[in-house]
Amino acid sequence: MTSETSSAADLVARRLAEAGCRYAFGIPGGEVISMIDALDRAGVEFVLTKHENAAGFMAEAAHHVDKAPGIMVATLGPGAMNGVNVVANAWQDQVPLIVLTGCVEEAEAMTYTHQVFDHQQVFRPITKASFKLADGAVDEMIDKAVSIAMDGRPGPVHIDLPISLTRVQHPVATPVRRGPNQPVTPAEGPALDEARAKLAAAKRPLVIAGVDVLHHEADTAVAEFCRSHSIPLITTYKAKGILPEDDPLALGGAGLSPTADKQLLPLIKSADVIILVGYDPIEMRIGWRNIWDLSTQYVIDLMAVPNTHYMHTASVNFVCDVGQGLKTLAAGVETGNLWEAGEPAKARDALATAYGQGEAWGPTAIVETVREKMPRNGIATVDSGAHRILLSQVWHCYEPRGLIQSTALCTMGCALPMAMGAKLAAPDRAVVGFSGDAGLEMILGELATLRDMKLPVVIVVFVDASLALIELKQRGQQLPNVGVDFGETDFAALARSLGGRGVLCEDRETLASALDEAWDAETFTVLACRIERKSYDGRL
Ligand SMILES: Cc1ncc(C[n+]2csc(CCOP(=O)(O)OP(=O)(O)O)c2C)c(N)n1
Repeated sequence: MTSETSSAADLVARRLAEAGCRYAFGIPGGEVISMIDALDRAGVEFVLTKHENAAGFMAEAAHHVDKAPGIMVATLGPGAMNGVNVVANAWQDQVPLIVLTGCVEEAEAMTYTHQVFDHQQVFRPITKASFKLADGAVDEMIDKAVSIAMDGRPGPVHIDLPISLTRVQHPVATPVRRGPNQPVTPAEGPALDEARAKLAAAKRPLVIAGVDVLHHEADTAVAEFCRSHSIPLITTYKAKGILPEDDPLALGGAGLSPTADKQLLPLIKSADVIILVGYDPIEMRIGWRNIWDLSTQYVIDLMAVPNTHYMHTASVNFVCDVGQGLKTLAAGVETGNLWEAGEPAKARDALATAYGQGEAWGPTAIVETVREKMPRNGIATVDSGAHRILLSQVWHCYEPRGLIQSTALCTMGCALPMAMGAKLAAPDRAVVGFSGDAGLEMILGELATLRDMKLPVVIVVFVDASLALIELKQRGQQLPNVGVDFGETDFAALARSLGGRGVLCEDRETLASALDEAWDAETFTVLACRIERKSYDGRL
């Protein structure tokens, strides 16, 4: 130990910088200014946003690019509460988000109530852990927070920072660091022998992969397994791109589209062996509950954490590093001729025309045009709504995390800030955010943040003056049209008034040339793509 001292805020900032964090997002109040000063000095740039919730989504997207935990900063009371939605999202969507909130000291709270209540009570059910900075164990606390956020299934960790404690000086000691966990491989034994034998005898095997493949960086293992055994792959929306989606074995994303389910569920029901790799059904609609029959089908579940969801059960469960698990399962296994009737290719072909692909203009034409104009390694984000379901089916991903979205909480208002966070962390890649008009209107203030960030992010908004997904459901239930339509906003003019560029697009050519100009512009571009109301009928 030396005689040197460091403030608690500095110890927190040092550990976050060490974890690779380069950005923190939020809105300061007097309670967190010491914290953002410490972050700044540690090399973690603070980005001022217009809303704490958007800050959390920017942090999430930066994480998808640089893999470091995201950092959201909010002041006490209203600031902290503005972030509840994104923290719930990080909880359901498994995002390692460090949530730093200012608070008053316990002694102060005995006799002072203005803006004061127990933040931890609010955050506990939607975080993996909630800590209050305590004098004396700061280093342990922040190392624990980072470890918990990144461990196993990642998720949010909340830290309440009492104002004066962040400034208390601590002797600088050797840092307390737990170190990473080593990957767990399934043990050799009868369960593994049986799974290998079933795989070797399979005639119609399928892989279904989900988000834990990303957490375990198992995308290459999955792609190699599928290719070397010629086994087709279905992914959840989050796992899109672990096998480039122009590979004939890639059957695309599944989750929310009944049209896709019409092709994919019969395929799953006709498979004899199903290998689940890091598949968490939290992303799936209810139609995916118990879709196989374990009396006739053999299901191998390679999972990050034990199955407590009961959306499905399996013939054999391995809790492991899912990439190691797949390699271990495949060791020495040869497969024969598979899917001799060619059913996966037929399903793939049917999906390639099921969403109005090739139409002159409409939501599918918009998605296709942007994909054609976007570099292969571009990053897309998408909001919640009808446009998102269609896009998730039509958009091709060529690498993991190429399409970022909220797939478990499915919240609106995430696509714009996610695009901003992604571009900040990946300035050399083209970034486009897709949103419905209602979703964008929920978050418009962040266009001003985007102006200040001076980033050429492209925002594509599907303008139909309708909550299309909800309007569709309403009509589907023969309910009258109530609370789902609204007036049309001139998004192009709005973008210009906020220091960006704006183009109204009503055909493929206008959209294509606007995109050509947008990637390298000095500022952001909003492409307002006007489509007819009810454009998604028969398309989801
Ligand atoms: C924060 C939030 N509020 C409400 C919902 C419910 N919801 C899901 S989709 C949707 C409609 C979104 O409309 P828009 O952004 O215009 O997209 P579209 O459905 O038209 O593509 C609504 C209200 C939600 N998912 N998130």
